[in-house]
Amino acid sequence: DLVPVRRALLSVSDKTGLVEFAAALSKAGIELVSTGGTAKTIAAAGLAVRDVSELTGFPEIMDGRVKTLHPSVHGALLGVRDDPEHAAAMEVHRIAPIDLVVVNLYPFEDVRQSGADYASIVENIDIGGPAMVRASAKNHAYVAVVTDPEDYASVVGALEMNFGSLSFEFRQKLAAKAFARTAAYDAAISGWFAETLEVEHPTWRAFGGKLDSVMRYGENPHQQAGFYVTGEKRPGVATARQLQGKQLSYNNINDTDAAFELVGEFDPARTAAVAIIKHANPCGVAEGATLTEAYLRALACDPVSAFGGIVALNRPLDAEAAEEIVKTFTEVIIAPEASGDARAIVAAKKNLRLLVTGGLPDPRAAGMAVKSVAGGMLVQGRDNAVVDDFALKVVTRRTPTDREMADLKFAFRVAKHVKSNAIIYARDLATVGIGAGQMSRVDSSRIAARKALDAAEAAGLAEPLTRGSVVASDAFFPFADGLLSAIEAGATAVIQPGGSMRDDEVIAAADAHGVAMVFTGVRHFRH
Ligand code: 93A
Repeated sequence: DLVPVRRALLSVSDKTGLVEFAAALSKAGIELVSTGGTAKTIAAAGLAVRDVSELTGFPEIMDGRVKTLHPSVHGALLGVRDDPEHAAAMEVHRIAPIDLVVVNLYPFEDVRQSGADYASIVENIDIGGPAMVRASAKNHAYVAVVTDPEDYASVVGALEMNFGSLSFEFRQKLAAKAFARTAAYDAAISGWFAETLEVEHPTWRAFGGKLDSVMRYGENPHQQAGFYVTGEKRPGVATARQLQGKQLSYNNINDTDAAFELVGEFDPARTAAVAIIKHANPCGVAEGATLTEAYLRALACDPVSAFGGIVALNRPLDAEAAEEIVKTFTEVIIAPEASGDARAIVAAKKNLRLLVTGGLPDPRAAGMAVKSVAGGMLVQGRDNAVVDDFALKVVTRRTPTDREMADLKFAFRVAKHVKSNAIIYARDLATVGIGAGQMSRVDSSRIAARKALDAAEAAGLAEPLTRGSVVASDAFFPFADGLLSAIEAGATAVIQPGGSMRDDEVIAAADAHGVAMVFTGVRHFRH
């Protein structure tokens, strides 16, 4: 399987390492053929090199658009040496075989990034380069193709080891890399077109979903965005029917999902529940005898943040609740259903989107959660743990009262849907203060208490609603400070996973203040 390398064709835009590599090839007795700029660089280093025009008997024309696109080149790359007919054709047309191809492409990606004008970007779409790369990669039974300057050293090493030949395995690996390169190159080109024309980005299809819609933009106006659906039957934002209002934006979809997944935690046969979401975090969640009651109590938690929020309900939207919700500027309402009267009330607000899902998602259902990172993606199971299923353990001298216990479970249910570090104060099955997404737990605790104070002030109450509340923490308190700050705010009972090295310290602090504390043994990080 060893094929001796006698002739090499070099044509590179990125001239990194070129001279050293060409020198090593030359020293190994390999004849060098090259295109304009590449030949110039090699010749300037005092190495013997033939111009490809000599090989083709044809000059480079059209500003170099046609320089290697010639049967003398492609015949040399594609000929099956062991095939008598191929060999005869090479003979007749005086095609000298090429055994090694060294090509890197016009820097389309860099030129596009640099913000060059349209014509320059188009001019940097390499045609002849990929044609040579693909031809020689196809014919890797005889030809080796190098597309990455990083590989020059290993090619020289392999040639030395095999006395001027390269093995099939080596050529095969190079061919695989070559096709990966041309695929990525074409993806960059088609991606640029997609961006220019504002249509589906072809490489996003790799995520396996089906394109539902192209949004005007992503999280920010300079980002392209598409909504892909997986076909999963889970009731939610992807399967919902939009009854009215303009198209959902990227952020709307993200927030609506967070809102509806949260109310999915509340069994509609047991209670009405409403969540109001801003920036993917709840700014108020409450249960109630009716949706209206639940909505008003959720709204009271943080009426300032609720402006422009997303409202999710766990029962069919009724007229009374619709009447209340439309009083505050709201982006989206999502519910399992909506009555005719409720629809009519919402219809008066042209821009308000109303989505019905036909049901609630099962919070215990398994599923997949995907997050992209540079150069890859992280996949994990959906957080389908539900507090009702946990073996809760009272760790303090005082046991929570029934009322406290109900609030503790409520608060932990909400905590699952708040970005970490999450601290939730709750009272009478409504949140009264939510601290989300802080780098330190004690900060989340302070922010939640501070928000409760603001809400009480806005409502003209004498004291903050955290007085006599309970508090939930999505992960353990690493120190007593977070707990002490909650106690200071007026919390009388605490729910948290437990498991800190300093659990004893935290329990002692709770006991010292007559506070009841429950460990869940389960954590609800959410980032
Ligand atoms: O303009 S092309 O699409 N037409 C061609 O025939 C051709 N042959 C090689 N681009 C072509 N190339 C590319 O030129 C190579 O892929 C390489 O990137 C570049 C090297 O040109 P030079 O040797 O003149 O610097």
